[in-house]
Amino acid sequence: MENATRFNTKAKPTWCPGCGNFGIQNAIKKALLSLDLQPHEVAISSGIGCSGKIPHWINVYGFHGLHGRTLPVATGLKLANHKLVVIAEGGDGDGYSEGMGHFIHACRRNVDMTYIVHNNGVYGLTTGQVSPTGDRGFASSTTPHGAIEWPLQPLALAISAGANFVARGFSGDSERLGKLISEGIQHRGFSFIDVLQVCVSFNPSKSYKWYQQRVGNLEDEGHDPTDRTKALEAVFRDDGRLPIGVFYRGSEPAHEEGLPQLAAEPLVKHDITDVDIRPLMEEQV
Ligand SMILES: Cc1ncc(C[n+]2csc(CCOP(=O)(O)OP(=O)(O)O)c2C)c(N)n1
Repeated sequence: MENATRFNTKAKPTWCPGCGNFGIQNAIKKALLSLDLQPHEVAISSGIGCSGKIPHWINVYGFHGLHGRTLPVATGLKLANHKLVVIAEGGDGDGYSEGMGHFIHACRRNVDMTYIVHNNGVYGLTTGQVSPTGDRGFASSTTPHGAIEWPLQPLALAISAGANFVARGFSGDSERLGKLISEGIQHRGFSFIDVLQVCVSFNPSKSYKWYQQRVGNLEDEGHDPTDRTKALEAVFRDDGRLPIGVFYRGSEPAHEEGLPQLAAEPLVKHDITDVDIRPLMEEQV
């Protein structure tokens, strides 16, 4: 299929008008088109939340899973068929709260997939409870007098957990975000992209304008993404700016490269018609 609409679905998104998820959805499609991929070559898994609905609205293989469990599903997809391009996505509540354990281990496991987190600082679908990345002082339905907890730094966590591609994008710049996602897909191993996502309904003070006044490209500053310490410094910068781009890029081998059983062909292509699992079952009882 040659046309640029091959990733569109007949169903239309139900996100709020102006939701940052539209920009993220566009960026994913732009990335897939720029890499000349076909729908059958891509699988997207998601968690639960407004963000988790993406697989319904991009025409590729999709799995809308449980809250916080997008990464285990994506890992299974990739190991069963490592020829697929696998994207995992979900919200900040999904990935940095319930799914946090999976996140840390996915960083160090380094399975070749791209993880996109729609980071809006709030639980959108359940109408506005503060998430782990919510700012101090953020008044939400669960923190009516303002959040008192320290907001999590997902990029720093990913870098220290061993991730080899750590980036941040902005939902209001889908052109640049699309390029980051395409870089993430091309990187061999786990690629993590935290996306500053506008939530017009439940975190409206962080509007498009608010972000536009603060985001700046790391690349334009001559940032060296091969230096882990500089990457951490960029995360913890305290000058009011929000850098976007690739913070850290390493070159550790992907998990699959250490699995000889995947060398010949994907597991789903292995002929198992003559495999008798009864002896194994008997051994277990
Ligand atoms: C195990 C489990 N716990 C809680 C919920 C309720 N729940 C549904 S969506 C959601 C939060 C979604 O927030 P986030 O992950 O930030 O995504 P957003 O909606 O902002 O995109 C929660 C807590 C659930 N569905 N399953």
